[in-house]
Amino acid sequence: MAYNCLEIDNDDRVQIIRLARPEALNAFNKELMDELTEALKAADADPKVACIVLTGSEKAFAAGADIKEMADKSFVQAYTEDFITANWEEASRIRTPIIAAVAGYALGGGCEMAMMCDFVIAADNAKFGQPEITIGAIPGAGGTQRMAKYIGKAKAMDMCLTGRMMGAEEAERCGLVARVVPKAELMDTALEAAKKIAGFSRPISMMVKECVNRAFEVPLSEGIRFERRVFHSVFATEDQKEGMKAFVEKRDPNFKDA
Ligand code: CO8
Repeated sequence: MAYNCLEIDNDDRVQIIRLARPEALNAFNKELMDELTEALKAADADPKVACIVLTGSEKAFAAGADIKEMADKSFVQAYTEDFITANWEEASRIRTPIIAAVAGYALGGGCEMAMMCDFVIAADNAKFGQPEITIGAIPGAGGTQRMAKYIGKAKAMDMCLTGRMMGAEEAERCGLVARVVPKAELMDTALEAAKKIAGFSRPISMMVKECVNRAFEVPLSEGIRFERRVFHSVFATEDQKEGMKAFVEKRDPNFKDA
């Protein structure tokens, strides 16, 4: 499928999805959101894709929801369309691991989209924020919830109530991002991590993702029970047999996604 606001590339088992609406710093309008949902679902359904890298430009991952597009919406429109959540939640339903490679601005919906990915690798020029309060709104795609869970109440309140931006170093310090690298190395680092993941068994990496995400949904005892049941189920896969056999035989495993 041809996209107007996305560039898609494939490197081995890694699908690279680049937000490409430079005239608006990749702000999410309906067209971009519809295309992104479509591209993520297509990658997720493709058995040849074992990891996704979502990225933007050097200046902006995404500067949020498109303010010009939503400025005149009425409450009834927003409510009846279930504005935003309807297809925004799709991104968090993708089962293939997704790395967000973030350079420049990740603000509002851009920060929320980065938090919906499985982990963030940030360039040293990245800036994260939930500035909705500065335009008379609040985060609407999980920002208050995910940020509070991921970096704690103090930082989440600070970010959402003041609308300030947080640089990459602070974001790494507080656990919002996994790694910070020089801007020029962002894509190489993200691709290296993605290829590492894609080199493992696809069903097993999906299980890992599902288990880690479970930690945010249920109490610890239930999460541990869930993890143990999934752990038991790996013994039903050929890839577990191959992985452990390869270790014993001191060779590299040859996973088959089976
Ligand atoms: N929406 C629409 N257009 C935007 C947006 C945006 N969020 N951000 C930037 N643009 C446009 C600008 O209007 C400008 O267009 P034009 O040249 O036609 O005037 C162009 O992008 C370049 O922007 P600037 O000239 O402002 O660039 P600067 O380098 O001076 O500033 C900033 C960059 C600081 C990022 C600045 O553009 C800015 O503050 N942007 C808005 C950030 C913001 O408030 N984001 C939150 C939006 S609300 C939101 O995300 C709610 C989330 C709800 C869930 C998700 C729903 C999809």
